[in-house]
This record gives sequence, C-alpha cells and structure tokens, in this order.
Amino acid sequence: MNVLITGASAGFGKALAERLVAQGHQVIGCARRLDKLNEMAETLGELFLPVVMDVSDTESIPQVMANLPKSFSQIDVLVNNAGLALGTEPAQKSELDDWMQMVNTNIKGLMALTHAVLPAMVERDKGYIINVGSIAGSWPYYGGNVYGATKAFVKQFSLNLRADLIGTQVRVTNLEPGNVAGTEFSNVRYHGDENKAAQVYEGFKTMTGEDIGDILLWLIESPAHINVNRLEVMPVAQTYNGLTIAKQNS
Ligand code: NDP
Ligand code: 8X3
Repeated sequence: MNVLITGASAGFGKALAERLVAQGHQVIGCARRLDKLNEMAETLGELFLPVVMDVSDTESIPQVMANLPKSFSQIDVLVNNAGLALGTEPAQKSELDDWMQMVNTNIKGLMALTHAVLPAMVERDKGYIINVGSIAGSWPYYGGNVYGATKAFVKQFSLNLRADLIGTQVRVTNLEPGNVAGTEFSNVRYHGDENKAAQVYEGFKTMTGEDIGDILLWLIESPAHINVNRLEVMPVAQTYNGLTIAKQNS
C-alpha cells in the first residue's frame, strides 16, 4: 500500500510513517523540512520517500504529485495531517498573519491535496482519506478562534466528502484528537516559547504522538467495508469545557 502523509517530518505524521514502514507499506513523507525527512529516510530505508512539499503553496501541489516516481505515484491512502495552531490570544489580540497561515495550511492545503488524489481513488473505486482534525473543531475554547474554525471546516469537509462518495468504496475519516504531548504542536503554537509549551502538559497524563500513530495505523488497517466517519479521542484527564459566565461581582 502507498500512503501519502503530509506533515511527516514530526509528531503524528512521523509516528505513523514509522509504523507503516514497519508493516511493509510504502510512505510518501511530505513536509517543508527536507533535513528532517532525510534523517527519517536514513532509518526507514527505501520504503520511505521524502518529498518537499509546502501544502500552503497550493499551486505547487499538482507538480509535486506529477513528479512522484512511478512506484509511489498511486496514492492508496492520503493522510492530511500537516497543520498548525498559531497563538492562544483572544481574537481581538491575534495576529492576522497567524490566522492566514492557519487557513492556508489547515484548510487550503488539505483541500488541494484532496483535490489532487480523489479523482484517481474514485476511478479505482478504492482509497482512503484520513483528515487530522481536532477537538477544537467541535468544542470552542478561549484563544481557539481561527484554529478551531479551521478544524471545524476539516470536520464538515470530511463528512461532505463521504456524502459525495456515496456508491464508491472510497473511505473518509476525520480523526479529532484532544491534548497530545511530545510533538512540536505547542512549540509552534507559542512561537518557540518552550516554557509555555511545556506548561500545557504539566500535571496530568496525556496522550502522545505515538498513541495517535497507533490510532492512525489502526484506521488504515481497518476492514475496507467499514467507514469510521469521525473519531474523537482525548486523554482521560481531559473533558469538555463548561459554558462560562462573567459575573458582575467577580
Ligand atoms: P507537529 O507540529 O509536531 O507536526 C506538524 C507537521 O506538519 C510537521 O511535520 C510540519 O513539518 C508539518 N507542516 C506544517 N506546516 C506545513 C506546511 N505548510 N506544509 C507541509 N507540512 C507542514 O504537530 P502534530 O503532529 O502535533 O500535529 C499534526 C496535526 O494534528 C495538525 O494538523 C494538528 O493541528 C493536529 N492536532 C494536533 C494535536 C496536538 O495536541 N498535538 C491535537 C489535535 C490535532 P515542516 O515544519 O517540516 O513542514
Ligand atoms: C489540538 C488540541 O485542545 O489544543 O488540536 O485544540 S487543542
């Protein structure tokens, strides 16, 4: 099986690539940092193809896909994982550039990859697209503004894809993780402030990128007649935020 993973150079994408190669699958590992991908290729060997791709540069994607070597050119599974959160400030204090980068990566990049691979999957009547959403796409929280909105798009786009794919064997899942430590996610979100990033995970047992890699592998290996529409996962220590009220005397 050929699996194309966006955001393969770190976190969930890297964990999944390692698992897939261990199972004998071929992985097209896409990200912006070639040095990270090349390090992985040294360990994973020729089943792992490093591909430089900036998903937010949507116009470049058809050319990148057209340049894949023949043995990697059929995409059986697309894992739209590349994504990021930038900032935890309330909307009125957020940077517009951060908002735009999240939209360009989490929404436009995911759309462009999906658009590039879907026709061939439908043609073969076989294929699987896994989108990495987030609990932030369903549960609003302070500072989640555009990040959560991009993941809400990913959720509804995933569900609408399945609606369009009726009568085909092409599967679509939106995986919606909650708090996960051990990836670069919070370092990116806090613009490299490692102390703030570390505090997100202090004082409780959370999930890891390895846990998410296991879940993604489980989805990919699930029977072809089952479609997991949405899969929301949280550490047991995490639960829904209640509605909040600002009281006059507090
Ligand atoms: P990481 O920051 O560890 O990894 C993100 C990956 O995305 C990196 O490989 C990065 O590679 C790649 N990436 C970022 N921007 C681009 C781009 N423009 N083009 C191509 N690749 C890009 O994050 P996680 O592994 O934690 O997160 C992966 C996904 O899971 C994201 O979509 C995130 O929103 C989501 N998620 C994360 C959660 C968490 O708590 N960690 C929880 C729920 C969802 P490079 O910099 O080399 O391009
Ligand atoms: C990442 C999970 O809770 O930081 O998508 O939004 S959360």
